[in-house]
Amino acid sequence: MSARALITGITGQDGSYLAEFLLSRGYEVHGIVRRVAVEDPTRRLGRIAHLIGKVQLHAASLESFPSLCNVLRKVRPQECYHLAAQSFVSYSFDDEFSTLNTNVNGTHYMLAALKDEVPECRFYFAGSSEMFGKVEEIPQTERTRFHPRSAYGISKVAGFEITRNYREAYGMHASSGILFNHESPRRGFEFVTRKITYGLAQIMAGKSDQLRLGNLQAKRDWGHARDYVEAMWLMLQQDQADDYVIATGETHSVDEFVKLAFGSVGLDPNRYVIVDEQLFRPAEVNLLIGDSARARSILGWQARTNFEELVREMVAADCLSAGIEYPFAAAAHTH
Ligand code: NAP
Ligand code: F7E
Repeated sequence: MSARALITGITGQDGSYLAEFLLSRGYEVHGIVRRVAVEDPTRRLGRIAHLIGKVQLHAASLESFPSLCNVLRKVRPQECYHLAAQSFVSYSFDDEFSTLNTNVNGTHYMLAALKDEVPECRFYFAGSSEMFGKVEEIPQTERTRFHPRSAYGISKVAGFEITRNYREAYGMHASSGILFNHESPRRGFEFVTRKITYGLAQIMAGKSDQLRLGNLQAKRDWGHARDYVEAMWLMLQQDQADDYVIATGETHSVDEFVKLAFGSVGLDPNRYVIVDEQLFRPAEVNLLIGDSARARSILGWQARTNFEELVREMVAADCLSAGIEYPFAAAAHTH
């Protein structure tokens, strides 16, 4: 009999890659989605359109404990990956309340529902490098003290602590991944990497002549989402639940991403990129770089996609969607 996994946030970037990965390993995959997604699948299930019929979707709300209990009672998963969250840091400055409600209470409800309905189910919590915030050491490890700089970061610290407490107090197999930024052609359009590659493709297609960005000096440790979902799965295959930093160990500035993306199609970013102070954050996380030595030695995990491959894959995908062949003869381009 195949193992059953339940994913919250299955419609997101990571959820879609994780669902593919689990299906490829023979899992029966279930996902929790919002009711509106079931009513409007064309718009809301885009990232998993190719998986419809292969995954089983259940409408429930992260704000409703009974609705989560109902799904758990029906599915009885062996593994639960809790990925659903308000994940856009910038937005968390505009609306701290909904970010904290969704991310903190959503995690608490999921764990409490699991404890009541299927306490033996293994649980994964999507922690984040944003928990390190104003970093207290470089690189950051599982032992680095948290210093979050946004409601989003705070919500993830709270989720992390709730997860740890369910592990220690109730003996549940509950683990947190402290994942550094991971991107892909399925990244949401508002995140800086996708904003750059999509914006670039629009420029290439002649539909736009500028790209407005915020802090180009911010540095991130960027990996590929496809690699990172494997780490989530590996955590739940361990005898002991624990917390792991998942990162590439390399850091690059937004500026470097811009230069590599524009350079890959032969364009000079200085002609298109405008720095807009309105897009700076009230509190910035300036330098993130993770040390995933523990994940390497215990989980046998390491990032497979390097920075340049990631940038090229994202640029190529957005160019393709805009009807532009990539790579093309840079010298022949007349922009
Ligand atoms: P994403 O693409 O933004 O996906 C977020 C998912 O959460 C979507 O399926 C979304 O559903 C769901 N969701 C959001 N608000 C919800 C609500 N109120 N009720 C129910 N579902 C809700 O995020 P991602 O990049 O895949 O990230 C997955 C998880 O990892 C998140 O928890 C994120 O915070 C965390 N994380 C991400 C990164 C990264 O670099 N990507 C790094 C560290 C941690 P809809 O489609 O219905 O909106
Ligand atoms: O910003 C700078 C911005 O929004 C990256 C989420 O997945 O990773 C993600 O959070 C950096 C920041 O991602 C623009 O100031 C400059 O320093 O792509 P981002 P994020 O905030 O790092 C963590 C690990 C998560 O957990 C989150 O869920 O880029 N930046 N100019 C910009 N950022 C955006 N969005 N837009 C700009 O125009």
